[in-house]
Amino acid sequence: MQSHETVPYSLPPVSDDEAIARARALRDRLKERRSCRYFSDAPVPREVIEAAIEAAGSAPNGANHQPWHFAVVSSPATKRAIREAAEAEERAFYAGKASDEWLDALAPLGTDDDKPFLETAPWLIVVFAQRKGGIDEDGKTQNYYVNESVGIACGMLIATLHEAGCATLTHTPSPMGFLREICGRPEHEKPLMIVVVGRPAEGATVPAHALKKKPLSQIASWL
Ligand code: IYR
Repeated sequence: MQSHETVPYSLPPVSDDEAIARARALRDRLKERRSCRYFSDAPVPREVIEAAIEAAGSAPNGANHQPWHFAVVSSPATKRAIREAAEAEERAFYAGKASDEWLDALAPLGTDDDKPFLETAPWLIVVFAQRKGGIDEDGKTQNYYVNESVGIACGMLIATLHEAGCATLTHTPSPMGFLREICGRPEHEKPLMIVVVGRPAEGATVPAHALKKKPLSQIASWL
């Protein structure tokens, strides 16, 4: 085996009771998160976005290649360009590209091809998955477990934004190759999602369907 350097690792001790209390407290915070589709134009400090991206950048990932890029959009002109391109894709999706089964599945969410939040929200974080690049981002080195790595990073990004009091929406226009062009990203990067970030609009609602969560007994088995 190739020799490798190590550094010590430990965590502060925590009693069982404290561990349970902390896990439940964070669970309760995270369970308050909703996918928000009605954003106000109230600003959110850039520092919040920076900290959340740094949190995302600490995610476990394949071979520590950190195969992600976060293109942060606040310029009204760029947000408009993204909205226009996304809505064009969504019109095709809702007007026939999507199967009836898919549209039926979306009906309880009430989504449609109108995406004003792409212009209203102060920040759009366009998440790219780097198929190649390695830790030095050379554009050539193979990356591993790219979707898994970037998916985990997105979870940590959203959790941090939620903790900062932000509303978020993971938006996935399909196909979304146009995001590479608008954000000026290279061919070996695949746009994965837009994380819309802001504050909920006054009077914002979420679909009641979103509150139906599978219970622990259904989502876990113990062997
Ligand atoms: N991208 C479309 C459709 C859509 C698909 C799924 I799966 C959702 O959970 C929500 C929406 C849209 O954004 O409307």
